[in-house]
Formats: sequence, C-alpha cells, structure tokens
Amino acid sequence: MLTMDDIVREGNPILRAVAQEVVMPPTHEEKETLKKMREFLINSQDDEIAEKYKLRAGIGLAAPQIGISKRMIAVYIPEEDKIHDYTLFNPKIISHSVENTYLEGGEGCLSVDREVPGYVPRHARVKVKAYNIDGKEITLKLKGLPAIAIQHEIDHLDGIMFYDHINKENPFAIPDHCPTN
Ligand code: SB7
Ligand code: NI
Repeated sequence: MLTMDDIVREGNPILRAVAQEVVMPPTHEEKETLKKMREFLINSQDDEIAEKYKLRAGIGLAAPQIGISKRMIAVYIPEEDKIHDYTLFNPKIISHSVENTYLEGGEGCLSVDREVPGYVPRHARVKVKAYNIDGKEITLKLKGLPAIAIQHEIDHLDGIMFYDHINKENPFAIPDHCPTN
C-alpha cells in the first residue's frame, strides 16, 4: 500500500514538470498504480487506518505526487447521497463556467508540509473529458468540492501548485467572478 513515505514533497522537480500523456489503452501497471492511488485516498479517510499508518487525509491524488510523471489522477469524495469516485487517465477540462469559486479555508496539499493561507480561485463548474480505468472515454460535469478537487489534481499534471493561484498582494481578496462580488 501507499503511505506518506511514497508522497513526493515540495522541492522535488517532478512536481513542477508537465506530466506525460498515458497511451490508451493503459497498461496493467498503469491501472494498478491508479487503483493504489485510489486505495490511498480511501485509507487516508478511514480514521483507524489513517492513525495506524500516519496518513494525512486526502480527497485527491495525482501520479506526480508519488513520483510518476504521467497524466493520472484519483479523486475520492464521499457526499451525503453519492460518492465522487474517479480514477482517470489524461483528464482535460473541455469547458468551464465564467463563475469562479474558492474554499473558505483555502487549500492544502499532501506534497506541501506547511499551511499556505489564502483563497485559491477555481472554476465553479467544469466539464472534464478523460479515460476511466478501463480506458473508456468519459465526460464528467462537476461543481462544488469535486470540481475544485479535480482542478487541483489536473494542475499537478501541469506542474502547478495551489498557492500559485493565491493573490500575492492580498491572499484573502475575493477572487474575480465569485458570486459574492
Ligand atoms: C483541498 C485539498 C485538495 C484539493 C482541493 C482542495 C486535495 C489535497 C490532496 N492533494 O495534495 C492532492 O493533490
Ligand atoms: Ni495537491
């Protein structure tokens, strides 16, 4: 299983690289890696397992964060009525809202061992094209936390960290195109 020892930290250049597209259909190894990434997220959200293995809770993970510079991400977000459970190859935002959003509490990252205060502007809604674990092309329409998480993960594939988006002059300035503006 993956543990925090497998998580690449800030300063490692792989986090700043543009990850390689995965050739479809994915290999057995690529599929197994993606399944392990998903398993890490599920384990990290289980209090007992997280405590035992000292895992930081995560709702998403990108392959570069485990040292693999390939376009693969996992998102696992249990909601009241449904679970947003995505294991994706080559995810791409094909359209997005003009409206932006941000998390009140800012964002964190498993690869960043410090708090970085500030609002991270994100598209409020995104349409994402990707290939699922079976190599089948799919389209997702997301809003809310799943939309924010998938943008955070796709950024990792392009070498972008969440704090790159924070306003340098005023980290807590309400981003443009947010409904409250
Ligand atoms: C807050 C946290 C995440 C995404 C969006 C908002 C995920 C944190 C875990 N990761 O570092 C995944 O890249
Ligand atoms: Ni991250």
